[in-house]
Amino acid sequence: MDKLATIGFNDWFRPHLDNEKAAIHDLARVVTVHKDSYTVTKGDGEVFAELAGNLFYTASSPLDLPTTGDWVYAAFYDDDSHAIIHGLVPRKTLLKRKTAGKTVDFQLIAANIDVAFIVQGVDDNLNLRRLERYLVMVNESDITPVIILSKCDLVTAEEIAEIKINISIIAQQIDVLAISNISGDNIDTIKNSLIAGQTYCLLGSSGVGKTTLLNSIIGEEQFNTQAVREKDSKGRHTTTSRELIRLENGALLIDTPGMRELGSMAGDSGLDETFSEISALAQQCKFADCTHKSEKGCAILAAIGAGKLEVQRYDNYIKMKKESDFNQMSYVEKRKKDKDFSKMVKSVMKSKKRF
Ligand SMILES: Nc1nc2c(ncn2[C@@H]2O[C@H](COP(=O)(O)OP(=O)(O)OP(=O)(O)O)[C@@H](O)[C@H]2O)c(=O)[nH]1
Ligand SMILES: [Mg+2]
Ligand SMILES: [Zn+2]
Repeated sequence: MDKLATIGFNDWFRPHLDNEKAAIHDLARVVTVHKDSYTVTKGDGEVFAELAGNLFYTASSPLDLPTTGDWVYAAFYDDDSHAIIHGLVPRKTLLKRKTAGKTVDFQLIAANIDVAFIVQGVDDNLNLRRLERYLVMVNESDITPVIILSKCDLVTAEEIAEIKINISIIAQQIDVLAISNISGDNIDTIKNSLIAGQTYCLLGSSGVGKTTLLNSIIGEEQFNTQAVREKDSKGRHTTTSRELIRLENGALLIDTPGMRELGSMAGDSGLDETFSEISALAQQCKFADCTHKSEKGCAILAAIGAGKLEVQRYDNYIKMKKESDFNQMSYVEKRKKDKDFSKMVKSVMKSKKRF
């Protein structure tokens, strides 16, 4: 098991192993996902891998397929020059996002992450509503979020202090670290916080400096970065794949491509944690099934009225709650909703024809 520990294997996984599979296959970790293949590692080099046919054909959703950071059972061939993946080890954590569109499919971002660095630029990029979305995604799974304010060389110390105060209102218990890849501010703080065997990931919009930060941590320009567009300071989606990297001190890190839009994730747990003050208020609403929209005795609306809760934060909460409720409906419920809708459309069309 020693070599596996160097790529993040730990006691959490042991009781989750399938003994039969573990007896006939090797354990390996997914380094990166290609279109129809994978790169995996057992701790000594990278190996080209493909899915076993039955794993592919029995997968009923993207959740059943390996993603970067996953532990898999694999058979290795020809001096470990290629491998076939036969199964997934249960995930300790999973970062996923809802894919665009109404159907509820997920795109997996990375598995078995311990700490997520949510990177936001202090220039044009800073957006508290977006930060909330990232926090919900991370809090959904048992991942520790750390907020990284990047490009601090572009603003004054006073501005950073103000940004930190604004963030502390929406994210009380979360570490916030202001860094600059140019002046080197706090790069060592991040480096020193990285623990061998733990898996980290970099999240955030395109152009905020995730890959530059990775290069700063490594101490050389190993990975490609690209200047943001002058016009609107938007990134150019320079990083296009997720790759597990082992750092010098033994920590593991996954850089991710900036996400264009961040759909809301799955359940309520991430929402409750991210909007904890709103969840606490909801407990005090007069009606247990309060929708917090118009009811008398709604503690949330009362807090807004008293100036204790920001309207924008409330709006974002309601919006994400709606998405979350939809995501939590079962497949059958969703189908029914779709059917009801198409029935409705048909009957409307029919009634139109009559006139
Ligand atoms: N002023 C300033 N610019 C930075 C800093 N860090 C990164 N940049 C610049 O920001 C631009 C984008 O950096 P990247 O590291 O490619 O951004 P990214 O987040 O990896 O973007 P994607 O890969 O597209 O998701 C580059 O031109 C960097 O030089 C910083 O601390 N200060
Ligand atoms: Mg990048
Ligand atoms: Zn209420």
